[in-house]
Amino acid sequence: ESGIDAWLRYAPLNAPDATVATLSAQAPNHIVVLNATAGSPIITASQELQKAFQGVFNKTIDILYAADNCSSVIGSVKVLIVGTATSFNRLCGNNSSSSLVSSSDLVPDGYLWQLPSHDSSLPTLLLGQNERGTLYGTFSYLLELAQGNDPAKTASNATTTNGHTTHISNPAAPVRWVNQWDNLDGSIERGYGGKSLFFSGGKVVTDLRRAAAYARILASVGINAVVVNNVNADAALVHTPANIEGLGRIADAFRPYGVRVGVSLNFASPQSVGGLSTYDPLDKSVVSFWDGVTLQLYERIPDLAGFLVKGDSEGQPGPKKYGRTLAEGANLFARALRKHSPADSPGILMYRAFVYDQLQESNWRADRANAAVTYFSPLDGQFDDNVVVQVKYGPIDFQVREPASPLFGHLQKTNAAIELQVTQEYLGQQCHLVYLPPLWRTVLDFDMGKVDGEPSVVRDIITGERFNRLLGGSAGVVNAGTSDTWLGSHLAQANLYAYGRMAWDPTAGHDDGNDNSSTLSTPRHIIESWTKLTFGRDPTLVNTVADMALASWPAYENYTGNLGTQTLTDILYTHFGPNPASQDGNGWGQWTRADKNGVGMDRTVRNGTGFAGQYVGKEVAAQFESVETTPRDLLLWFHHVPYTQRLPGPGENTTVIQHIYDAHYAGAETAALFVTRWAALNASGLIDPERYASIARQLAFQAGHAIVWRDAICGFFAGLSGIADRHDRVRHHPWRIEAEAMTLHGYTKQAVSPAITASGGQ
Ligand code: BDP
Repeated sequence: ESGIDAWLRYAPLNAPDATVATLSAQAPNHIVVLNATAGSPIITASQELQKAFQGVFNKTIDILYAADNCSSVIGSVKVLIVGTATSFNRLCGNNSSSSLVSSSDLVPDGYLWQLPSHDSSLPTLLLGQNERGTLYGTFSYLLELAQGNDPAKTASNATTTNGHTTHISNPAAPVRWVNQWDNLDGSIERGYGGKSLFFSGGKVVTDLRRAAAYARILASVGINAVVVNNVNADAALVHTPANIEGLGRIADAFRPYGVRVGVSLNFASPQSVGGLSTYDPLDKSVVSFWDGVTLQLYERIPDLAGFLVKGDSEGQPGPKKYGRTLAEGANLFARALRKHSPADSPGILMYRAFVYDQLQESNWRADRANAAVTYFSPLDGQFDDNVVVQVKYGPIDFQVREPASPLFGHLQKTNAAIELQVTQEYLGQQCHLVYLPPLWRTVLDFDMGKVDGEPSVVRDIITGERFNRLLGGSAGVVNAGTSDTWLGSHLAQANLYAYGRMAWDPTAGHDDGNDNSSTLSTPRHIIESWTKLTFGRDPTLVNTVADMALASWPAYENYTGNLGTQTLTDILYTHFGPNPASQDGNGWGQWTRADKNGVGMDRTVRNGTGFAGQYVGKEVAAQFESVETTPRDLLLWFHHVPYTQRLPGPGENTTVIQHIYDAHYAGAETAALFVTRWAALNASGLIDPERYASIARQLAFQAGHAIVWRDAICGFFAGLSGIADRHDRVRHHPWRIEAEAMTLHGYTKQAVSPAITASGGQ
């Protein structure tokens, strides 16, 4: 149990109940593959079926191939058919034992299951709108079986007629991508799971088996493309024939899983490696340079997904240098893609909205949070149809709590995707358990306010539904690496699983207050299903992991940065561990405005940076404008208040400073509980020793680091404000064992930085 199979272990179902017994008895005798060529995702689907029935039910099932018709197999009992709906209707639809399926409700990548009732001799059908859809339908079917669920019962929108149940699932959006920040030298920027799966020493690696295994995991939750190289793109990458060939090999490794390759480009390449004197996006030679690169890529990778560009940000070159707009910059690549990609599936240009200039904006009146709307709002309507603007979920940078980026409300004539971060850059870097879907939900469910009298909820904007856009979706920064755990921690895999689920259905995990409506929409469902697949079905085990996961983001928020301050981490480079003093006066424009009288950044229109006014809905802007109506967990994001300020909202009559102390103690206490809850699983033998030990180590580290966080932040604010903790805890550092109180052999004292992370600075 190294973690390498993630949630695709297909483990035997121990302690079988009646459902499992029936599912096992109903396992097919044959898998029939319709009309598939070698390497097709349909073949992959049939192999996964075989593997899963072997693993879960210990049944060996043969695979039959039906290229012309399926009359020879369809009449025999217990057949499972995989293929596209179109092939099924052509090859099997007129057979006496089956009838045509209606595929008119399917969109590309969507699928249907047709499941016979247990006493029927009809075949089981797993049919996709396209080949990828067939694989997605197969995986989601198998993931139900592997949990011991009857797919016919768990399907959310199933209809039952004539002896079978039909379930249809369509992705909410076409863009369900992963971004890897892999450098060509094999390192991964903000990656915590080892070295790159793709690159080493400036080249694409020879052995791409792990790349293929990654594609398998991604496909199992509906991801359809990976941008394989860092957004801070190495200009040389796409220009050497050897690397284009290498990217082609990655695409070949991905293709059986329906995952396509995308490439990050560097704006200045025409000049830095193309020998031109300019990279002006309107210059003819620059246009033909990118044409040439795009053509070469499509020659080797006919199904290239597209490009990703970070321009004019954090030192990256972009169109502003030539006085061109960001739209002119984006359209340059979009047109090259359109010209060389198949007309029915044009390559997509993902253009990042993460555009800011930290040096220009570092004078104290400016606010980096204002950058995206300032740059992009005036350009709405000027982007080509195959451009998608990729917007980080919040206006700053993957913080533990941010209001949703107001830019979503401004992109009404532009395709938009949300950028989420699975790699826990600011959120404990995989050394802390932080289960992210509850955070993502706050953003996806955020209403930008009324536009033409209608609400504008982020999840409906990114699917294209709200403003009638054809393209849209999600991009998740994952940064998986060569570690057997992929991400550097077993528990962090739940975030990747959830990311796929939520990209497929941005309402997944949304609590509609009605737990009976569908098992898929209860808030705990994603983590519970992940736990069953990853560790096992024992209810104590499932409850423990789910409880810990759901408590983890609030705990991390409590011990790092509560009330809407950002994660009070080291901002200068590591983004790990407490360093609240680095949060002000730095060149990155990530500020908390903590001083001796108060804390928080005034972003009101009346007195502050004006950010609150960027929300398109006037009612939303007005809500954030006043201390009384700003939700408590965003108070310090929008307002600078005295430490003695009473908190707004009902139910808590406490001051801001006391809340800071209390929250940090509460958060660290929750982290300590994770250790004991996890240990109880071992005591009852509910988990394998390898993963038990690895996770126990991680949780023990987290509990200790949470105390370091607690004491550093509380000490910082106690010193700054001069206001004591009402419960007098801060001076005493409870639960902490100081190194200087021990007898040390072989150690010498060192000053630590920042000093507040150790008592006495040592
Ligand atoms: C920041 C990361 C940096 C990335 C940047 C980005 O610290 O490594 O390059 O975001 O998203 O959060 O481009």
